[in-house]
Amino acid sequence: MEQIYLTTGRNNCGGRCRLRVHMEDGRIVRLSADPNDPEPGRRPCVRGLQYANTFLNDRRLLTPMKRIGARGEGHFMPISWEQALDELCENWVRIRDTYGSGSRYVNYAWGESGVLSGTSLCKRLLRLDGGHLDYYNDYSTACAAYATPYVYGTAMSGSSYSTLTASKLIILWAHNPAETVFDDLMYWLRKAREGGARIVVVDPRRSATCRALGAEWIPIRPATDGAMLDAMAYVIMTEGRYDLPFLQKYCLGWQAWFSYLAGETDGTPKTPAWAEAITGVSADTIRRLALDYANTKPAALMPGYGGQRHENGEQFTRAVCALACLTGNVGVRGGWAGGVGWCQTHPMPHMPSLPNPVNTAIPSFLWADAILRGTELTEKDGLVGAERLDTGVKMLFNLAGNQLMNQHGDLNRTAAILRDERLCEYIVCSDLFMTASAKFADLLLPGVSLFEQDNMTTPWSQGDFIGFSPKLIEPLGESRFEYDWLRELAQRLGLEERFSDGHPTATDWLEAIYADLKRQAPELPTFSEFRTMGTYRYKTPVEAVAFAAQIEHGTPFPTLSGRIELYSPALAARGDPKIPPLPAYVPAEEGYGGSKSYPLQLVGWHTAARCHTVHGNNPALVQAHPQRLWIHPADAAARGLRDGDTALVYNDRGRMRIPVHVTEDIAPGVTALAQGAWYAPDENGVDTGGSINILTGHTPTPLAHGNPQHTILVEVQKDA
Ligand SMILES: Nc1nc2c(c(=O)[nH]1)N[C@H]1C(S)=C(S)[C@@H](COP(=O)(O)OP(=O)(O)OC[C@H]3O[C@@H](n4cnc5c(=O)[nH]c(N)nc54)[C@H](O)[C@@H]3O)O[C@H]1N2
Ligand SMILES: Nc1nc2c(c(=O)[nH]1)N[C@H]1C(S)=C(S)[C@@H](COP(=O)(O)OP(=O)(O)OC[C@H]3O[C@@H](n4cnc5c(=O)[nH]c(N)nc54)[C@H](O)[C@@H]3O)O[C@H]1N2
Ligand SMILES: [Mo]
Repeated sequence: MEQIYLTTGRNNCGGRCRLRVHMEDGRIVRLSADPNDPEPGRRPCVRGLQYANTFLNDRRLLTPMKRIGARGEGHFMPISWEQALDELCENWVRIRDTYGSGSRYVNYAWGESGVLSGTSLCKRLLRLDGGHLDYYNDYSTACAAYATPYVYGTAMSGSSYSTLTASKLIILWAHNPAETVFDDLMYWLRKAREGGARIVVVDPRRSATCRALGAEWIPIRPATDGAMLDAMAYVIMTEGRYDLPFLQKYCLGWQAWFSYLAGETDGTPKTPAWAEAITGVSADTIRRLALDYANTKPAALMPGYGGQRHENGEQFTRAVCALACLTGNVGVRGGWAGGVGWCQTHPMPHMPSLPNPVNTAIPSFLWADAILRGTELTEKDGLVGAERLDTGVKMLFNLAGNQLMNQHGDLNRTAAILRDERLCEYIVCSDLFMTASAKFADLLLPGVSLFEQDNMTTPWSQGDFIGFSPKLIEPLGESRFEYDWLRELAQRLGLEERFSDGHPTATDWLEAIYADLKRQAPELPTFSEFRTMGTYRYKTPVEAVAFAAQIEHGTPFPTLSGRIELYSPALAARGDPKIPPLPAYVPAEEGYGGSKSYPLQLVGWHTAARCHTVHGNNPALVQAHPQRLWIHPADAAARGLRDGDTALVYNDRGRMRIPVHVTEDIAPGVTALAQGAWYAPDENGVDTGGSINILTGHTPTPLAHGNPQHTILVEVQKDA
């Protein structure tokens, strides 16, 4: 007899799909979309529908394991949970007593994006035991989230996607929601298009979104967007098509910006011809798009996160905001303020966090440097809370993340840092699979999938709902949810009572967190009802329009000046030419034309085939979406490459062997490779898996200290 249950996906894949789980005799037999989904815009995609195949198979880790042999070689022996926790406890105490609490670090990891995650729970235990070095910022939006408050005073610069139905022109800039989902954005983009909105995509690749929406494609060289945005502003300024009252009333420093655009400060007017030479976009196209954007009201210039995962990502973010201001598209339904674009319309559940007695934090992208040269890091590296650290990272937790290897920059340098056991002395990983990161564990603990553990979810970025993934089957083998073993570790440390705070199981925590939420939102069903619903949609949808209050009621912006800071006094005070006070284009050092030896730009993207590395070991998805390097026919011909040939892709940092896809869907001089493929080095260290981070670097961006992982130069040659 088939039974059907409802669940909600909770990986970090841009969405939260509601799924029906079909079970027979206690076994999961298949997943399907729910025809009664209250949210038409959230139809599950192939990744969601593949969860059971991806997670429930014989590739799973089934027992705790301890490293044998050198770190990183990937040789392990199975041990009992008893022994695993004894060893973990012993190392915990030893490292704490030798190096201090601040030598412990929990790495960025989002494989488990539910309300309860190993990462947050582990931090809780560390905080009860003296604390840990923390991080701020993330790999997703480092530049955008950091730079947006410099303009608007807050990162909550987003409007609800439903407001796009009022837009007459939508420019998706470095934004590819047909693959990256971004909640129900595609649904509203389709609605907008049906309502007559014109859609344009600015991207080095003709993206899936561009195809799905039948949009005009404007190919651009990666990390040169700032030049095109400058030139668009120049056209709008010189043609007098700007919103002067808006600038006068709300913006600080627009006159200084105008003199920069006119070339009064540096002798270079930011004309479309100037930008054409940099971006590869014709001056005519730039001029036409600028005038369309200025003359069509309201219009949404919507950045994804792809444009800010670059060396000059902060300036990209600020330039998009500046154009929205120039055309008066801020605080208007159907406009778009730009920036990181977060918004929240309803109360959301969260695990209460404890204060961290070690009050120091690094940018998330600098964890490997905090191992290698922890005591050398200063404010210049983005260290906060102390002038110096007393120690480098000595104990590292990587729980539901593939950041140790696959997802961090410069895999060769990272591996060298991790292999040196004198630097970081103990590495704990919990994962479902033997990933590239798991291979670097000293202690490897088997985690559970969404089918094996209750958890609660919030929308990925925005939405009027909360979700639940109920435990439907027993954990595979001896695998355990992080809460369960952390609680036993707490027992060994004499901290169990404070750690669990009266909640023996993770589900007890969820119930308490839910009760708290229900106090703020009495309309919520009971916890036991909610557990079976997959998702609960709030009864009254709320539509957010960013900065409507400031524009309609004259409330000051939450900046120091109370205005939108096109010119930033704070950045002026820094005096760093890489991050000037105006939203001006700053070329990326590893950008277009940056190297004679490596003449091709390489850009990454988030593919529909994976959620980062998740599903990257699912044979069906790997076969359906083979990992290939996109290259333009002209660049391929110059290298004697034909579609399907295997090429060597390389720079000073690493080498990769991979088939090429020769296509006109990529700008000339640019190559592209989807991020997140599984790293698979051969005996010479040449990656054969197509993991882009073998080629990326470790130099952080100038202001956010974020990851510039889309800024890469390479050369490509036919494989001998
Ligand atoms: N399928 C899938 N969806 C996901 C994820 C996933 O792994 N898989 N991950 C989720 C997560 S955690 C995040 S943070 C988001 C990421 O969301 P984004 O960062 O927005 O996604 P990307 O694919 O990196 O970039 C979006 C587009 O920008 C383009 N692009 C890159 N560089 C440039 C540039 O310099 N200029 C211009 N104009 N375009 C550029 C890329 O070609 C791509 O088409 O996606 C989420 N959604
Ligand atoms: N070059 C380049 N690098 C990038 C990016 C890029 O665009 N280009 N994107 C960056 C971005 S935006 C992000 S968010 C990061 C993502 O970085 P990560 O969050 O580290 O990446 P994931 O691949 O999602 O890692 C999730 C891991 O958790 C495991 N897992 C999944 N579910 C569970 C669970 O329930 N329990 C446990 N214990 N484990 C589980 C999976 O097997 C997988 O190994 O990568 C960043 N890295
Ligand atoms: Mo991300």
